[in-house]
Amino acid sequence: MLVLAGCADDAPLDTLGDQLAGPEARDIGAFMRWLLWICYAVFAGVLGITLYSWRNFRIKTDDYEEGDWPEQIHGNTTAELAWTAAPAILLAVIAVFTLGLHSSLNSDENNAITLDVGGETVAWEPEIVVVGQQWWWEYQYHFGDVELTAQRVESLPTADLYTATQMVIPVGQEIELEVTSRDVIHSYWIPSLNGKRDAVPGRQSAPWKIQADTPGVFFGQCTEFCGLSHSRMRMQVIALEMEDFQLWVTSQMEGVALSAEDQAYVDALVAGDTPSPENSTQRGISTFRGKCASCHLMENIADDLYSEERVREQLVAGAAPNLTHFSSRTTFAGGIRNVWDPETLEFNANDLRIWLQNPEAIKANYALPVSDGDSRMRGMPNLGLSTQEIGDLVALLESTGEKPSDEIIRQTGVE
Ligand code: HEC
Ligand SMILES: [Cu+2]
Repeated sequence: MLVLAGCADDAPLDTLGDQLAGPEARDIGAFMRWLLWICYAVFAGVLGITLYSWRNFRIKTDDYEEGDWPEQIHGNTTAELAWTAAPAILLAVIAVFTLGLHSSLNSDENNAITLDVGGETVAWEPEIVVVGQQWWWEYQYHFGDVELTAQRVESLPTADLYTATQMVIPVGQEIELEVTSRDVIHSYWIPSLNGKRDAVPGRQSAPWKIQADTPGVFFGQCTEFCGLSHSRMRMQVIALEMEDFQLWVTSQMEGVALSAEDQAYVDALVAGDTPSPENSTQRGISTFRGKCASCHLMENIADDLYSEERVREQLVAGAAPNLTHFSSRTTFAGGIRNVWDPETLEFNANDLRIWLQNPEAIKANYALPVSDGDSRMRGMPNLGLSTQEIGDLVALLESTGEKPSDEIIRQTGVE
């Protein structure tokens, strides 16, 4: 039954089937197929010879006596040369094709895309930095002509855009991924779009390609055991038509949009005044600045309070998801919960409340301090929020981004 379960043709992480949706995945799929045929041939050959010998050279007569051996042979140069040379040649041929495929998957040539980034026209050679940490993925978009060769994530220049769990890409375009990690080894894999690439701390992978032929959602899962919540470290790629991608970039480049009164409230807080909050959003803003801004960035709400050093003092990985456009995503907490309900298409306030009440209820062995002498944590701690605070924060988070299309909400829905 276990083996048969692998034959499901609607399994989102299938590597065979018709689900391969980009040239890299198809190249790998085609290569794997003919490699499998060679394996079948070798297997059939070895098994055939074994069966043949077993059938023809076994003792067939009843009057066989002890010591009645057939002629014994020791050493046969021709046979030995043959069974050394044949596998060597076979492996050499496979190696040539493997290296060829590898170099095409790793080439760093791609066409620049013309994008409008904050009012400026930029030729972006599509490159996205993918950063793994326990237990979620961060994506950094650097739109200018920047050199992204730092070995450590912390030494990379500040990106134009940071997002979590869901990588948004334009269709029909080869995107180069720079895969790395902030803590332990993870592995990035979107089976229908490309192969696996390990995310190693202190190292940036060689360029790695991803491309989607059609708009849609493609699922992935961290594929290197990285701690107790490894299975809760998922990710999705969302491929959009070029115009939609441009709209996404434009909205992501902006901070949270607020009404005039709420904006005045934030401005007063930033200026150091202590106005009293007058509605749920304002209470949410005040709680966010007090209890969340030390780890999370939320532009236009609390960017004045955010500093990378401060995050590093509190978290082992030194990073928490950017919450500026939280509600423009469809999954959270490492892709295991829905931000928007795939059936009602409503904001999924329920799961968000559970998360804010006690993140550990959703991710195991979560926010424990590293050791007696080191109080840094691996995940989001239980902050002991009151029901009122949670309600206000949920309202604030719901208002943070452009709601994704119904189509995407339906396709990304997780169980
Ligand atoms: C000590 C640092 C820290 C503090 C303080 C903190 N968080 Fe978090 N938060 C994290 C980390 C780390 C994650 C990543 C969790 C994961 O997916 O494993 C996270 C994840 C989240 C997520 C899910 C985001 C996503 O896209 O997956 C939300 C929502 C969130 N936090 C809200 C809040 C709110 C609201 C507050 C304030 C009440 C807060 N956090 C305070 C560290 C923190
Ligand atoms: Cu992982």
